[in-house]
Amino acid sequence: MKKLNVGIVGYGFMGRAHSNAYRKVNHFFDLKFQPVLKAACARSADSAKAFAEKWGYESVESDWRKLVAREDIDLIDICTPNNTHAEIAIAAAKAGKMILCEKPLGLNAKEAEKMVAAVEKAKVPNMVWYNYRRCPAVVLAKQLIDEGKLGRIFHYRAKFLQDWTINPDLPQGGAGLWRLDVKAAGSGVTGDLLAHCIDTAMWLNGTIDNVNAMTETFVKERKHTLTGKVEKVGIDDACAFLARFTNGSLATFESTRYARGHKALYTFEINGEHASIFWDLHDLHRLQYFDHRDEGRVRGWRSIHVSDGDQPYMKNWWVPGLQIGYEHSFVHQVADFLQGLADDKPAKPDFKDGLATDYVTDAVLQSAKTGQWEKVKKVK
Ligand code: SOE
Repeated sequence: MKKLNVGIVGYGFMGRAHSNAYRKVNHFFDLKFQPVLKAACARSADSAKAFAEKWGYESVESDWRKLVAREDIDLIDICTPNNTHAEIAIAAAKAGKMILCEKPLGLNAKEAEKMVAAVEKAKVPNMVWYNYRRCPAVVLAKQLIDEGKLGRIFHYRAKFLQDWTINPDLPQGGAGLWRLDVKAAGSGVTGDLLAHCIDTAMWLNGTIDNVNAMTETFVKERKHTLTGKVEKVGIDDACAFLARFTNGSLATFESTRYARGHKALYTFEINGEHASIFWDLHDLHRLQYFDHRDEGRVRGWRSIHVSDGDQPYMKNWWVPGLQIGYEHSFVHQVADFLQGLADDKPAKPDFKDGLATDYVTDAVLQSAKTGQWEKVKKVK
């Protein structure tokens, strides 16, 4: 097995999810490459050290520029707040490193365009961590659609609902709460949550042509953790938009952090001429499927427990009937990335796909401002 030295920047929730995936992947997948946890980087040397000790990274850096300059690093994994993605990724590309970047790719499409140009110029392998594409049930949905089981698609309906920012006393900014700070996050639920829905949607149902959106910021001011002052909130707390796909189907997307009772309820439903599909992140190992061609007497929604060896990724795990969960989507993403390297068939979503999603989120935010339908730019 060829060793691939990973340098990770950031140690939050995603730093843990990715590190766990690097550690597990070779135990469950037969691959030609093996990730080695070479260095962990964070601005605070103490935090980097504690993280490195916990996850088994061999060394520590407190300046990402030093990490990127290191000869012994093959791959830079970016798990930092959104406003740092572009600078780190562009420097990493210039240094000839492979790059795995957390979503959304850039703060906006303008940044993402520069990131795409940098990886294309340097010809370095690259990928964006839209992990939900790697849930076995979602891959099964993709297979059924690609096989034509649904026929012509009429509707796509996606939601991503949370409730963790309802408290007006919750501050914005700083570790854990940078998602509420527009300077660090770029946007609110649109870039954080709807970006997932859009990535999955375009993977399953093709490109989006036009969008019409509304957004709202329910809590207008919050104390900023870093300045200690009460500051205007610049992110969208909620967003709903209509979309027209290039294939003629109509869509609705909704996301909020104000849906009391919902923690990470990502759902999508697709209605086709012959069949429909429904998926729910809270029950992620199941795919709901309705096929109108079934015999009438027994026709109904099937709840497919996606855990059998002939279902996506499942032969690599336990025995039929025993399900897997959230963390495995990251393991699958690393496995596919490494397989792509071995086969010289780059895994997706790559930076270009990340840019395509940023074009949609930019159009959504623009439409929320203008109140008009906005055309979505397409990746060349
Ligand atoms: C926000 O709460 C968040 O952690 C997102 O940033 C992730 O991308 C999403 O998968 C779960 O929710």
